[in-house]
Amino acid sequence: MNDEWRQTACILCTINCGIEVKLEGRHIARVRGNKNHVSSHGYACEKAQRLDYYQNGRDRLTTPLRRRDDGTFEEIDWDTAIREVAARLLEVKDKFGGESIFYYGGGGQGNHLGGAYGAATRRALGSIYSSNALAQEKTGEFWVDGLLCGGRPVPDFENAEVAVFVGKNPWQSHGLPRARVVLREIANDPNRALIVIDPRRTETAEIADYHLQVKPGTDAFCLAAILGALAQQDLINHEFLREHAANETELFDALREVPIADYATRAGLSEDQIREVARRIARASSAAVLEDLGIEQNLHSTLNSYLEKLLFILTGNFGKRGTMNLHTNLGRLTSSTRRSPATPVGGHRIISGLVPCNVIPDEILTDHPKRFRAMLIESANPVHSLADSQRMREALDALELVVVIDVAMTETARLADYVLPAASQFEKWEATFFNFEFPENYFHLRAPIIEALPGTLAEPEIHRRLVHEMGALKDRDLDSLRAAAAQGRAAFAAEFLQVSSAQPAIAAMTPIVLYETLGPTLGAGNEAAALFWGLAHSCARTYPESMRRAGFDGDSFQMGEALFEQILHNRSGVRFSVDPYEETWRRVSTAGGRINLTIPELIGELRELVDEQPAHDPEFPFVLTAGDRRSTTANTAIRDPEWRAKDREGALRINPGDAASLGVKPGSRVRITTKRASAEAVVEITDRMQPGHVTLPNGSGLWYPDREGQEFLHGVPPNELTASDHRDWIAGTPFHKHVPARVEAVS
Ligand SMILES: Nc1nc2c(c(=O)[nH]1)N[C@H]1C(S)=C(S)[C@@H](COP(=O)(O)OP(=O)(O)OC[C@H]3O[C@@H](n4cnc5c(=O)[nH]c(N)nc54)[C@H](O)[C@@H]3O)O[C@H]1N2
Ligand SMILES: Nc1nc2c(c(=O)[nH]1)N[C@H]1C(S)=C(S)[C@@H](COP(=O)(O)OP(=O)(O)OC[C@H]3O[C@@H](n4cnc5c(=O)[nH]c(N)nc54)[C@H](O)[C@@H]3O)O[C@H]1N2
Ligand code: SF4
Ligand SMILES: [Mo]
Repeated sequence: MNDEWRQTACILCTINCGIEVKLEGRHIARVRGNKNHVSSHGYACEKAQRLDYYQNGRDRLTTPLRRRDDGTFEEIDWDTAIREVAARLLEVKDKFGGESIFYYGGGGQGNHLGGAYGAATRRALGSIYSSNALAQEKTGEFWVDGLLCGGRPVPDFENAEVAVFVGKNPWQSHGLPRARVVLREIANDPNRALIVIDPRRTETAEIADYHLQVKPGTDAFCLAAILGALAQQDLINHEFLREHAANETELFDALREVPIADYATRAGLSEDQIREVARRIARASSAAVLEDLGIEQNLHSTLNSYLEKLLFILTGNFGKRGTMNLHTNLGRLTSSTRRSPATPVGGHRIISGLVPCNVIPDEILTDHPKRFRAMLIESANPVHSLADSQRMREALDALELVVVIDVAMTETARLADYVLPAASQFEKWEATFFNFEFPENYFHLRAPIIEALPGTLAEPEIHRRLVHEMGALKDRDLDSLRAAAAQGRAAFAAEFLQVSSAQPAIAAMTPIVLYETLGPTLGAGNEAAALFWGLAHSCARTYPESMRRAGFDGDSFQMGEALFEQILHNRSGVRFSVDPYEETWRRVSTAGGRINLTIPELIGELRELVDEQPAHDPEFPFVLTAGDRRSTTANTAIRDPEWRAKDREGALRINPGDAASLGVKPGSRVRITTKRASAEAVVEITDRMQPGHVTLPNGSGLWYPDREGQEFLHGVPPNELTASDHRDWIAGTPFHKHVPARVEAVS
C-alpha cells in the first residue's frame, strides 16, 4: 500500500463529502472522511468505503467501440473514433440541422466537467436541445421557485428550530452536509423539532418528533390542509407578508376554502395531526423545509412544490437565520447556449433549459420533420434511469446516430453506435457544480489521484478533439492567446477579453480555448482546470462583497486570481462566499423584490383537489414506489452487485399484513406487474411500509459480468415498470413514486 493519504471526494451522492484515500496500485484501499474539508469536516457515510467498486468495475471501458451491423461492437482506435463521430454528427447537422442533435447528461453525482466542456461541442454543432436527470425531478420546483422569488431557496438546517422534510429521507439520501449528525442534533434537542412527511416509517421518520405518515400520493391534500390550517387559524406571519410579498388575494381565497378535516382524512391523517404540525411550524422562531423525490416524482408534482414553499413563506421563514435563503453560484456554464421555450415536436415546456425527460421518446418516435435525429449522451444511463425503458430503447433505435461517453458498459452504451471510454473521476480533474450552501458557500476541485486507465480519455480532451475535428476551432485562432498566456495572467486576461468580444465564434468555444491556451501554463495534465479561471473571475465580478466576506481582497481581477489559485491548489475545497442573511433579499428578482404568492395555474389545480377521487384500479391494488434510496444504492454509479454487503438483489419491501395475505415469507419471490411490464423480485417484509405500498430500490437491475465474463441481470430495473405518459402536466416530471401495481406470490 502506498502510505500517503490523498484528498478527493466521494462521488456517490450530491453531497460529495471530502475524503482521503490510500491506494494499493490502482485500487482505493482505504477511505476516511477528510477533517479539513470545507463543508463535510470529516463526515462520510458507509458508502464511501466501497468506492473501489466504481473505480475498478469489471465492465470499465478501455477502448472506443463502433457498432457493427449485426449489433456487436468492434474496437477502434481514438483517431478513428474521433474522425468518424465528428463526421457522423456533422452529417446529421447538414441533413437535419444542428437542433436535431439532442444532448443528454453531462454529469452525475460527482462530475460535471464533461458537461461544461461538452457545451463547446454542442455549440460547434448548433445543438440547442438538451436534458439531464434534473428534468425528471427538480424542474417543477425550479419553475415554482422562478415564479415565487426568481431564485432557489436553500434550507439552513444547522440553525433551524424546526426542520421539515417532505418526501425526502435524508438519513439515507443525504441532500444536506453531514446529514446524520445534523438530524440527530435536531431530534435530540427538546427545543427543536423534526417533521417528516413520508408514507414509510423511514430512518428519518423514526427519529422525528412528528411523522405525518401520508397515504402514498396524497401530499397535495396533506400540504393544502396544513396551509389551510395556517390560513384559517390565523397562524400567518402577516407582518412578513406585508413587507415582502405580493398577490396574496387569490391564494388566501383558495386556502380559506380548504376543508381541513376532509383533506386530512384523504391523506390518511387526523385533523389534529395536521393542526399540530401547522402550529409547530408557525410558532417556531425559525423553520427550514426540504422537498425531494417523494413529492416531485409523484401525483401533483409541481403543485406539491408550490405548496411546500408556501409552508415557509406564509410563516415568514425566508431571508433569515435558520430559514430559507438564496445562495451564490460559482458559475453557470451552459446558460449562454441558445435556448428554446418549448420542445420542437410536442411543444412541451422547457424549464431551466431542460427538455422534460418523459417526453424524449415522443420527440423521437414520430415522423414530425423537427424530431430529434441523433443523441450525444454523456455520463448518464437514460435507458435505465428514465421512465419507460422499453420506449427509450425504441427511441434510441430510431435515431440516425447515438454516441455515448461513459466509464462503463451501461444499458445505454449497449445501444450506441459509438462508445467513447472516459477516465474515471479519480483519474482526472473533476468537480460538481452542486455548490448550493448558505450563508457560506464552497467549491471543491479534485485533482487526479490515479493514472488514467490506458485507452481512456478525460471528457475535456474528448471534446477538444471533437471540436477541432469538426473544424470549429483552428490552431492559429489560439496563437495570440497562447502568447499572452506565456506573459502572465494579466496579459492573458486582456487578450482573452479582446478575442472574446471580437470573435464570437471563438468565444463560443471558451472552455476549449482556455484548456488549450491557459491550460498548458498550469502544468502537463492539468489543462482541464483552466476552465475555473473563467469561472473564478465571473464569480468575483458577480459577488465581490460575498467574496470579500470570505477573506478575498483587492480589486475584482485580484480576487478572481486569488480564487482561481485557491481552487487549483486547495485539495480540501474552498470557501468562496459568505453572506449575511439579509443578502437573500437582494437576490429576490421577482417584481418589486417581493415574493409573488399566486401562481394561477397551480391555484386552479389546488381548487380542483376538492373533486378528486382517489384512483383505485382493482387490477392494480398496490402503489409501487419504483426506486427509493437505500444504504446500498448510488444511482448506477456502481454496477457490481457485490458492492452491497446486504440487499444484493434489491428487495421489494412490503408490509407484514400484505405479505400474509399474499402468503409470502421473508426471502420469497413475488411477481410485480404494472400496466407496462412484469418483473420478479425477492421480498423483504417490514412494518416500515404501510399496507398497500411497496418499494423497489433505485439503481438496481444492472447487467454485470461475472468473473468468467458472463453477463447477468441483478435485481429489478425499476423503469421497465414505469410509463412515460405518467407525468406532471406542467413540468412533465414522472410519477416514479406512484406506480399502480399488482403483486403475486411466485410458487
Ligand atoms: N444512498 C443513496 N443516496 C442518494 C442517491 C442514491 O442513489 N443512493 N441518489 C441521490 C439523488 S440523485 C437524489 S435525487 C436524492 C433523492 O433523495 P430522496 O428524495 O430522499 O430519495 P428517495 O428515497 O427516492 O425518496 C424519498 C422518499 O420519498 C418517499 N415517498 C414515496 N412516496 C411518497 C409520497 O407519496 N409522499 C411522500 N411525502 N413521500 C413519498 C419514499 O418513501 C422515500 O422515503 O438522493 C441522492 N442520494
Ligand atoms: N424509477 C426511477 N427512476 C429514476 C429515479 C427514481 O427514483 N426512480 N431517480 C432518478 C434520479 S433522481 C436520477 S438523478 C437519475 C440518475 O440517473 P442518470 O442520470 O442516468 O445517472 P447515473 O445512474 O448516476 O449514471 C451516471 C452514469 O455516469 C457514468 N459515469 C460515472 N463516472 C463518469 C465519468 O467520470 N465520466 C463519464 N462520462 N461517465 C461517468 C456511470 O457509469 C453511469 O453510467 O435516475 C432517475 N431515475
Ligand atoms: S454517499 Fe454521499 S454522504 Fe455518503 S460519503 Fe458519499 S458523498 Fe458523503
Ligand atoms: Mo437525482
